[in-house]
Amino acid sequence: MVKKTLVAAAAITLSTFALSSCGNGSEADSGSDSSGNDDGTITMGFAQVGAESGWRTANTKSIQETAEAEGIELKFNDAQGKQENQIQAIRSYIQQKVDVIAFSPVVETGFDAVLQEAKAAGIPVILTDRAVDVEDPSLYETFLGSDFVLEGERAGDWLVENAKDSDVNGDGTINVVQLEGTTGAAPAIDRAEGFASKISADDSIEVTASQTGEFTRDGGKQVMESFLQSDDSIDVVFAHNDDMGLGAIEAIEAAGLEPGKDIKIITIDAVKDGMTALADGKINFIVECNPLLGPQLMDLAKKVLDGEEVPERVVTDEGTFTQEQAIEALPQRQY
Ligand code: GYE
Repeated sequence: MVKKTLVAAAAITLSTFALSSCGNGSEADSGSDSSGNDDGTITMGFAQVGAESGWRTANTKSIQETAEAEGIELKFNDAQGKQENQIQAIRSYIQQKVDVIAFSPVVETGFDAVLQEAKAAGIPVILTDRAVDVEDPSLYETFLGSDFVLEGERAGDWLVENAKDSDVNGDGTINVVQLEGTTGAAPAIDRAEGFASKISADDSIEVTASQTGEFTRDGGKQVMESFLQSDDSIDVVFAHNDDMGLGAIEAIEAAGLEPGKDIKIITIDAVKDGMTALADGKINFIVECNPLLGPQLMDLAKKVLDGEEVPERVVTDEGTFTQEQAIEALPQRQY
C-alpha cells in the first residue's frame, strides 16, 4: 500500500526529497519544484476535528509542539466538528501542494472522494486518532491511534467485575445510561461496541438509554439532565469521554445526587480534569486514551516521505485508572 502510493507520489515529491538529502537546493531544480517548498523542509497539512474536549486540546498541543521542535512546517485547520470543513481543509492542502496530509476524521464515512484527490496529487495521507471507512485502503499510508473497541471492552470489564457494588438501587438490575460520542465517529461506534460485547456476559447489566452528547461537557450535561428526568433508577453512567462524564456530574449534583456513589460513573480519556474527578471519588473508573500523538505522527510522516515501509496500523499504548491509581498519578499528569 505504501509503496504504491509512493510511486504515484514520486513524480511530484521527488525533487523535494532529493533536496533534503543533498541538504541544499540547486539550479537544476528551480522552477520545477511542485512540492510546495524548495529547502527540504517538510510541510504537513493537519485537519483537526475541533476543540470539543480536553483530550482534543492536549492532542492539538502535542502535534503543534512536536512539529515545531522537529522543524516541520505545520499548516493547521480546526474543522469545528464539521466534516465539510475538514474536507475543505484537505482540498486546500492539496492545492497548496503540502508534502503530507494528516487528519483525524470527524466521522468514519464520506472521505473517499477527497482522499482520491490527494492520492491523484501524489500527497500521502496519514490518519491520526480516528479511522475512516473507505473502500480502498491504499488511500492512506497508515493509521496511528488507539484501539477504541479495546477501550470500550475495558470499561465493560470493569462494570462486570464491579457489578455487585454498581447495583446502587439494590433491585438486582444494573441500569446503565450511555453518553455516546459524536454519531458516526470511530470512537463512538467502537467504544459502544466494545462495552456492549463485555457487559453481555452479565444478564443483570442493561443499557436502558443511550444518546450522543457530542463529546462535549455541555452535551453530556444536557443529555444527563433529560435521562434523570425520565428515569429515577439509573445506577451507572458510561460516558464515551471524560468531558461528557464531567457534564453528567454537574447534572447529577444539580439533581441532589452524589456522583460516584448514588450513580457510578465510567469514562474514557484520563485527562487532568477527569483524573481529578476520579481522585475526588466523583468518577469510579477511567479507561485511558492517549492524546499525545505528535511524536509518533511526525516520525511516521518522515518515514513515509523517506520511502520507508511503515505499518498499516500503529496502536497507542494505554491503560486504566481506579480512584486509588488516579490519586497517585495525578501529580505527574501533563494534560
Ligand atoms: O476520546 C474525545 C475526543 O477521537 C479519541 O475525541 C478521540 C476522542 C476523545 O473528543 O475526548
